[in-house]
Amino acid sequence: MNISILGIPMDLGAGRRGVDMGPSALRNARLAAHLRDLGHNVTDLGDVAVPIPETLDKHQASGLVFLEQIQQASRVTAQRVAALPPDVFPLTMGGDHSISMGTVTGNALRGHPEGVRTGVIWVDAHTDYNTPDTSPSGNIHGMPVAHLTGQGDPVLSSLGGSWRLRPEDIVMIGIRSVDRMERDLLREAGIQAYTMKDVDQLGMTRIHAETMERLSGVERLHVSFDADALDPSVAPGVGTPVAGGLTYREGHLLMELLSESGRVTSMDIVEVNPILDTHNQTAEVMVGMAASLLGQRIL
Ligand code: DIR
Ligand code: MN
Ligand code: MN
Ligand code: MN
Repeated sequence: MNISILGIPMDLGAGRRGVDMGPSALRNARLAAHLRDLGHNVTDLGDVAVPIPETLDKHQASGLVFLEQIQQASRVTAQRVAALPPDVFPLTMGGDHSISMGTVTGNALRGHPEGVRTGVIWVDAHTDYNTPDTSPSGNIHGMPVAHLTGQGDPVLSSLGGSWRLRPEDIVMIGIRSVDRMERDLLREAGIQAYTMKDVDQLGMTRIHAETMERLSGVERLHVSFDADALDPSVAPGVGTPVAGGLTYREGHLLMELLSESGRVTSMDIVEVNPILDTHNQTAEVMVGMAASLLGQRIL
């Protein structure tokens, strides 16, 4: 397979510094070499330009933190991804999770200016479904799913023109931290969210099967993997760790089953924070997750 790696060193959407170094940490963990070992043709496209927060004025007229810069970086990200040929597998690296507004939109628009029906598997401790009105923090990394479905800031919610991600085409896995109003919105929208209780109770095999059934009608399938979905003992280098996450094997099993399905067409790796990590453990674990999604087998 042809894989294109693209970094978005963005930490303007998060509350803490450091995730802008995620792409470097993942390259240092030999992401491209691992994927080449699996037989893929890998091209590293470098990074999208994102401004450094220390050079900016934090709060703008809208009250959302770094809104204008995130709008601009999201537009560029969506354009860069949309320009890739439909037969390429884009592997996009954050950065905080606000990058996924651009990556998911760009993937939906590849080869189709109007956008095609795209399913999203959101692997995360958080649902990232706040709107500017419900967000307790004002941090845009807590809002990408709401924007992808057409809510919130008018620029961020229309990056793909009239294309929208449909709530029924979203499945979240690993959830264990949801804000109060965010939870109400999520329920209203009918988004399928598998909490850690569901992971414990049903197991990853059944969750994977139900996910594939639910997303059987989509043309493209994007996996957005927030490193904080994993338990902090496995992935300590994240800005907002939450206890009780996916084990190392639960993460790999999900990626292995998705790989076997042959249906995934793009992936994000987000929220790797080398400043908060022990050595480069979290980037190394996430390279392993990407490898499993892209064909690594135990035997
Ligand atoms: C929280 C935290 N729900 C917020 N979100 C995080 O700020 O909206 N997302 N950490 O990754
Ligand atoms: Mn997230
Ligand atoms: Mn998260
Ligand atoms: Mn986040």
